Amino acid sequence: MKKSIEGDYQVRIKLAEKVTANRDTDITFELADAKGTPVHDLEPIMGAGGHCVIISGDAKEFLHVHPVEQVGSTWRGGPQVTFMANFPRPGLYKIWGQFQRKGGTITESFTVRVTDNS
Ligand SMILES: [Cu+2]
Repeated sequence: MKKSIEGDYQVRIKLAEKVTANRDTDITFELADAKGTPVHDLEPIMGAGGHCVIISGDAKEFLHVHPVEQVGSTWRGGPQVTFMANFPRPGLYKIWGQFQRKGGTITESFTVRVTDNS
C-alpha cells in the first residue's frame, strides 16, 4: 500500500502484491482527511464515484476507468473507491485517481510496475 498526502487529504492506493499484464486487477483508493479520518462523503463527478486514468511509461497505453458501480447524483461514498483495470503490457504505469468532496477536486497519482505472466 502506498500513501501520499495531497493538500488536505491522505490518499492511499491498494493493489495486488504483484500486478500482472492482461489480467483484471482491482485498484482501490482510500481517502482520509489531513488528520487521518476516513472520508465518507465523496461526491460524484460526471456521474461516477471517481475517475482513474492510467498511462504507460512510454505513453503508448492510455486507460480511463470508472468504478464498477454506477452512482446517482445523491451518491456519497468513500473512504474506498475501487476501479478494475487491465494493463495491456508489462512495464511502468502512472495511475491518477480523481475524486470530489464538498465541491473540491482531489487528485492523486501513483506509479506501479506491471509484470508479465512468467
Ligand atoms: Cu472518468
